[in-house]
Formats: sequence, C-alpha cells, structure tokens
Amino acid sequence: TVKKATSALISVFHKDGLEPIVRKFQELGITIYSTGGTEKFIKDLGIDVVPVEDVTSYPSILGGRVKTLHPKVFGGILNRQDNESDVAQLAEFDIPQLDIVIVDLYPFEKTVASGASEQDIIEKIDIGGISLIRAAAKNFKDVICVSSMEDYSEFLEVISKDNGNTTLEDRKRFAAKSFNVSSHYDTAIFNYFNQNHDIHALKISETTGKVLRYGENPHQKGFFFGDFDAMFSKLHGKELSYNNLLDVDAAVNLMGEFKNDAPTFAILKHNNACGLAQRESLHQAYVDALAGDPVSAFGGVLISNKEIDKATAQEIHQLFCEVVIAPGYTADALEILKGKKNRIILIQNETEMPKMQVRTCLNGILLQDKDHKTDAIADLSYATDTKPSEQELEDLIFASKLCKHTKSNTIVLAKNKQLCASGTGQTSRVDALNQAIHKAQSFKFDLKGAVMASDAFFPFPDCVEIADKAGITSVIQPGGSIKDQLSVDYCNANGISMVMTGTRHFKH
Ligand code: 93A
Repeated sequence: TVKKATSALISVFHKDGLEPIVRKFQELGITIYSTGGTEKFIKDLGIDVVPVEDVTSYPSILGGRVKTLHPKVFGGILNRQDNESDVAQLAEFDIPQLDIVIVDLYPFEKTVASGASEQDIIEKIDIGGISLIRAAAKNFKDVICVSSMEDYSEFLEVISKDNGNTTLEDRKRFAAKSFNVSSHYDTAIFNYFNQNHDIHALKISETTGKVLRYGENPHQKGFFFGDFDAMFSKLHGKELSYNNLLDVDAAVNLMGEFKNDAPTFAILKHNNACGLAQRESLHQAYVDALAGDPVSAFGGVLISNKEIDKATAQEIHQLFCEVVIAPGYTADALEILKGKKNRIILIQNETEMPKMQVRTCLNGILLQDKDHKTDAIADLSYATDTKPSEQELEDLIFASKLCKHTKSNTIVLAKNKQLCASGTGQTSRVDALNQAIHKAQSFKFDLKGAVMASDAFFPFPDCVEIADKAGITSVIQPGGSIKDQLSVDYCNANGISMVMTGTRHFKH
C-alpha cells in the first residue's frame, strides 16, 4: 500500500506556499505538470515543469474555462494501477500516470463576499479544479490529493518522510480532507444560487432527514435527523410528530436523573414536567405524579424508570396521553396500553445520549456541552443555622434535579418526593415562584414542610419571603448572588434551612 510518487499535477490559484513543495519535488525527481499561471510560477523558480497542454495537445480554451478537462489528464488520475486493462489503456493512449494532485480552487466565496458582479462570480466557479480534486480523492488508492493551502506543511512532511513514498492511510486522510473541501465549495455555490429561493429544507429532507407530518405547527415543514430506532423500540401507535419528539427528548433527559432510583414516574407537557413522583411502587409513583397536575397531564408524555406493570397500565389507560416511555412492559400491561389506537408506546433502549447540544443562532449554530452536572447531597454547602432534615435533603435534591430540566426561570416546589408544582419559563424568578404556589394551592397541596428549588441564585430576598409565607421550610439554590446574605439572613430569622449547590442550571 506504500506508493512511490514520480509525477504531480499542480494547478493552484494562489501560488503562495508552493515553492518549498516544488523544490522538494525537484529534489525527489518528481515530474511536475502544470497549468498556465502555475506553470509560469514554477518555471520562474528555475524548476522544470511540463505544461499540461503538452499532455492534452490542446491549448487552454474559452478564456481558461477548459484547461485540464481532458481524458489524458483525468485518465492519468483515475486509472487503477492494479487493473491490467487500465494500465494497458494508459500505454495505448499515451497517458502519463499522475501520483500527486495539488489544487487551490478559484476563490468563489471571497469573490461573492467582495460584492463582485454576477458575471465575475460565475467565472469563479471552478470546474476543472474541483473535478481534479474529486478524481484524485476518489482514486486515493493510487493518488494523493492536496486540496487546500492549509495542508501544504502536512503534505511536505508526508512526502519527505520516506523519499516520496506515501502510505494508503496518508492518501485516504487527504482524500477525506478533499471531499470536505469539495462539499464546502459546492455548498457555498448552492447558497449563492439559493439566495432568492427556499430550496434548502426540501433538499435536506430528500437526502438524509425523516420527513415529519409538519413542524411545530401545521404550516411549518419539519424533519428529523437522527436514528430514533437506535434509542427506542416502538411497540404501538401513530407516527411521532415534531412536538412528540421534543417531549420524548425532554422526558428521557429528565428520567436520566432518576435512572437507578426507586420507581419514578414523570408526566411532561411542552417539554416541562407537570407531574413527577418517586414511590415504592410504580403504580403509586404514577398516581402521585398525575396528582401533581391532572389538568396539564391530558395529552402528555409519560415516562417511567421501571418496567410498567398491569396495575400501572390500568391507571394510565384512564388518561388521554400521547406517548408512554419505559424500559419495558409486562405482557398484560402492554395489552392494556394498546387499547388506544394512536397511543405511542416506546421501549427506551440502553443507549447513550449525545454529549453535545446544537441549536440555530442568528445565521449560524450554537454548540455546547449538555448540562451533565447532577446535584448530589455530598456537594451541598449549608448556608443557614437550621439544617434540612434527612427527608428535606432528599426532597431538595429531587426538586433540584427537576429544576435542571425545566425551562428557566423556574422554581420547583416538592414534598415527599412528589412535585407539588413548578413555575416554568417565567421572565422573573418571583413570577415563577408565585405561579408555582398558585398552582400547588389550586391542586390542594399543603405546602407546609415543602421544599423549594431554584435553577439560579436569588438576586433579592423576596423569593424566600414569599416561600416562607406559603409554608416552605427548606430551600436549594446555586448561590453566588452578591446579596446571598440577605436571603440567608431571612431564612435564619425564620427557621428555614438553605443549601447551596454552587451549580446554576439555566435551560433556555
Ligand atoms: O476554469 S476551470 O474550471 N477549467 C479548468 O479546466 C481548470 N483546471 C484547473 N479552472 C480550472 N483550474 C483551476 O485553475 C484550478 O483549480 C486553479 O484554481 C486554477 C489555476 O490556474 P493557473 O495555473 O492558470 O493559474
């Protein structure tokens, strides 16, 4: 798989950085073929170079639009050296073998960015160069392709390390770089042509995406890119919609926090939990999750961390819900759940979730690590004289884990491992708290002895004051406000315990 390079075709727009390469070729006795401007540059360095016209017996025509587009050039690149008939044809048609191809494409993007005329831009669509790159990269078994000035120094190392010999691994790596260059180049051309059209989404869907019935709303197109079947086995129900997929994602991320815990059940609506409970039995966990907000649960997405049994299934069957997710189902439970035609029933397989998160932003994308930090009792610092009881401590962690998966600003109120209510996606923390208290009270929760979790610090002591008046006795928050002490002072004066996690969990 090691190949000795004896010839190279060089056709570059920018001549910078080429000199050390052609000097190395001279030293190694590599024959250089080249196009007009590049040939002149090399000749001026005093290095032997064969004009590509000598190979093709054709001049560069149409003002340079056709200079390398010729069977003798592409035959020299695309022939398979281990194929007898290819080798025979090279001899028959007097085609020189080409082992190295170096191309620097016409600067299409720069020309567009400079505000040039359409005519100038069109002339900068490289046809011959991109074809040389694609041909050389395709035939990486025999040819090494250098498609960017950025790769010159790496290429020099490769070609110098063993007297012009290249390994298959080298050639394949450069082929990958080349297809990166060619695909980027064609995408730039497409974007230029697509300025006044909207061809994008359509094209994407036809190639790799799964076409959804529609996007977030019926007038929006929607697609999913991913391997849903690797993560889930779908046992029953209709096609998942765009919103279903988002809810399933939120549900799986939330339940990931309780994976190895006692039976836990969550009900989600619009990506936020409206019910969450952890109990000794899954059935009770479901009943108590539903009690969190039986109104919102209508049409929700349900997820459990344990196999769903018959008793739980019978209970779930009373509810209209879109999706049920669990690590498994007993046969009788599945039979019951299948009783509604459209209900989507999923088994969540043991797979890793991606570690990164992507979203569009302005004319680009934002990429970030997912929020992997899970709050744990060991990481807490105790801010107040009063310390939380053991039950409160567990509730604090339970509530804080839920906070992390709820839209900011959020306040979560919980008691005895049950979500009482949360305020979600509010523009102020006080609003989030008031919403949570109002909701909890409307569903007849006794907040006496409940705990409060906040996704970010309290800038003022107003939240602990309101929480105190509602009966809350323990608080968990990241801490870090310059006015932390005011909240701590209030808690100390009123017998409330407060712990700090040191970790903010914004979710926008
Ligand atoms: O106009 S082209 O698309 N037609 C061709 O046949 C062709 N072959 C190489 N442009 C072509 N090239 C490009 O010419 C190369 O990609 C490179 O950017 C440039 C080098 O031309 P010169 O050596 O004459 O400066």
